[in-house]
Amino acid sequence: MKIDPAMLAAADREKIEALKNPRVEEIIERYVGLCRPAKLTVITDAPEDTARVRQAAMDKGGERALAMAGHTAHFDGYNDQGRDKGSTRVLVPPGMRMSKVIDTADRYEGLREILGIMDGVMAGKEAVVRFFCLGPLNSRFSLRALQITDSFYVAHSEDILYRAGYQEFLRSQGSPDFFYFIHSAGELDARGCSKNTDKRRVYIDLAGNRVLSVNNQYAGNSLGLKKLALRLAIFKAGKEDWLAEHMFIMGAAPEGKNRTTYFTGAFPSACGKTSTAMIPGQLIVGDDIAYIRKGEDSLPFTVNIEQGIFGIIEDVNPKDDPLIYKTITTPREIIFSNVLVKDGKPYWLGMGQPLPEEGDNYRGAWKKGDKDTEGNAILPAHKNARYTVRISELENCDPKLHDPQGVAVSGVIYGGRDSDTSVPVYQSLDWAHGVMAGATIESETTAATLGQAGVRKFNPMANLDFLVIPLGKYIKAHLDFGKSLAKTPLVFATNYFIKNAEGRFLNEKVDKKVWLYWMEGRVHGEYGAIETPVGYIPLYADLEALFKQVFGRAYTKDDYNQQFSLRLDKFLEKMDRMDKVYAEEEGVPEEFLACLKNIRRRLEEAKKKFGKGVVEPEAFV
Ligand code: SPV
Ligand code: MN
Repeated sequence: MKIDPAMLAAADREKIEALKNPRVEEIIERYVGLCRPAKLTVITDAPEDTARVRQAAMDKGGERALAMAGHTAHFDGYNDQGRDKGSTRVLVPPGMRMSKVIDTADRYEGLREILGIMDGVMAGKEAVVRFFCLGPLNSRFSLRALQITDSFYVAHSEDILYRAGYQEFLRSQGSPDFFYFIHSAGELDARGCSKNTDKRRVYIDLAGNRVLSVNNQYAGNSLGLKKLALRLAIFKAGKEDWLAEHMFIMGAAPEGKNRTTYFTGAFPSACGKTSTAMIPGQLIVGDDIAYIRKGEDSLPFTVNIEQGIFGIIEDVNPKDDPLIYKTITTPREIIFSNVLVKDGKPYWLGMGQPLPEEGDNYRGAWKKGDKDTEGNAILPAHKNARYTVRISELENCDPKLHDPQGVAVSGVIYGGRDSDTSVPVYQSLDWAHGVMAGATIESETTAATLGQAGVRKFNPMANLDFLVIPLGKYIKAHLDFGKSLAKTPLVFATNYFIKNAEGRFLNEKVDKKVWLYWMEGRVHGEYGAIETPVGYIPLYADLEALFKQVFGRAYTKDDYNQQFSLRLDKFLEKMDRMDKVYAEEEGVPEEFLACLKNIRRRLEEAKKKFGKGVVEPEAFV
C-alpha cells in the first residue's frame, strides 16, 4: 500500500493487508491521500482495538468521562443538533430519474464540490479505519461496511451501535461488495465541535456505494452506518427483491399467551415509534432500521441492522420510561449527547427531577436565564439530546437480536399523527391497501418542531428523508414484495393523537399497549372486527375486555364511539391531499392508484348512505 510508514504503523498496515482486499486498500490510499490525516489507525474487532477508540474519544476531547462507570458525554456544535436535510444530497448521474420529493445534485458537480472540501480536511488529526457489519454476522442479510473518520466520538458510537465486521471482511475473501463511508468532523473549535458548518455536506453517491460526509458530528449526519447506509441500502434493495426500512422490530408477548409475535413499525418522528418498540412487558429487537427479506417457507423475515439505540432522552423518566431510565442511570457503556453536565452527572429535559441552574451544555457554560442571540432562553439541554447504548443492555432485549435468520414478521404497523382524522388503530383490507396506508402516512408538526404547529407532513413509510429511488418505484417494491410471499403480514395503521372537538386527547399515552394486544390477537385470528371504508376496526367488547385485563380500567362505549367514529369528511380531505402528491409523481403503479380510488369510493358511498360526515363505528356492523 502506498501510505507513508511514518503515519501508518507496521502492525496497522498488516491488519489491512491481511484482508487481501484490493478495493479496501485502494479506498484507504485514495482518501488518506485526499484528506491527509497526520496518522492512521486501523481498528479490528479485537477488544484492545475498540478500547483504544473509547479512550481516544476522551483523550482527544470528543467525549468527557462522567462520574458513573462507563458513562461519557459528547457535545455537537450549537448548530449541529439534528439531521441536516438542507446539506444532504443524492448524487445523480445524467439520465437517472428521481422523484420530486428527493433532493438531488448532479453527480459530477457534487463530487467535485465535496472532494474539494475534503482536500486536506484531516490535517494534523488522527483518522481511524473501521470495519463493520450491517445486520447479524454470517447472515444472508448482512452487508459489510468500511468507515474512515477523524472523529473518535463517531467511531466510538459506531462500536456501540453496530456489529464489528473485520472478521466479515476476512471471510469475504477480498470481495469488492461493501459500502464505504468517509467522514471528517472538519476543523474543530476549542470544545471539539465542527467549526465550518457552512461547509457541511452529506453526499450520497449511489453509483459508488459510498457516502461522503464532512464538517459535522451529529450522528444522523456523521455515522456511516446509520442513515447514510440506510440510503445506500434502499438503493440496493430497490435493485434486488428485499426492503430496507426505517422501522423498529419488536416482539409482542401478551401475558399468558406463551408466544412472541413480531411486528415491524414505521413512524415519523414524534409519532410514538420508540415508545411502541418499548411497550412494557414486550421484547425489543430494534428501534430504527430493519431489513426485510423473504425467508424460509416464503415468509418475511427481518433483522435489525444495528445493535444499539441512539435514542431521544427528553422525557425519559422513572414514570413514563422506567426501563430505559433504569438502564441509562446505572453503570454501563453509554454516550450522552447534548445533555446538561454538572459535577460529572448528565441531566435532560423531562427527566422527572429538577435540573441544576448551571452546568455545561451544547453551547458551552450555561446558567439559567441565558439567552441566544435572538433573545430566546437557552434550554438547559437540547430537545434532541440523546443516549447511545447497546440493546443487549436492556432488560427487554429479544434473545433473537443476533439471530442470522432474523425473526418472522407477522404484522407491520404504520404510525401517523393527526388530531382529527384517523382512528387509533385499524387493520388494512389486504397487503396492497396496507402499502397504501404506509405510503399515505402524515404527521402533524408539534410545538416541539420549528415552524407552525399542526401542519401535516407527508412521509411515506416514514422513509421520505432517506428515499433515493423514485417514490413510485419504492411503492412498487413494497407491492411486489408482498406478492412474492406465501403469506403477507397483516398491516395496521395507528394514530395515538386523535382529539375531540374541544382539543382534548382521546387516549392516554399507555393505551397503545391495548392496540398492540389487539393487533397481536388479530394475527392469531382471535378477535373479530368491523369492516369500515378505511379498513377493519376493533369491536367494542374486545377493547373493553383488553382495557380491563391490561390496565384494570373501564372502557366505556362513549370512549369507543369518540375514538373510533369514522370521520369520513376528514378522511376524504386526506385522500385529496394524497391524490395531489401522487399526481405529481411519475411511475406510480396502477394498482396503487386503484387502491386510492377504491378507498375514496368507499368513503363517498358511506357518506351518501349515512348522510353525514362522522359515523359511529357500530353503524358499519
Ligand atoms: C431519526 O431522526 O429518524 C433518527 C435519528 O433516528 S438520526 O440518527 O439523526 O437519524
Ligand atoms: Mn430514525
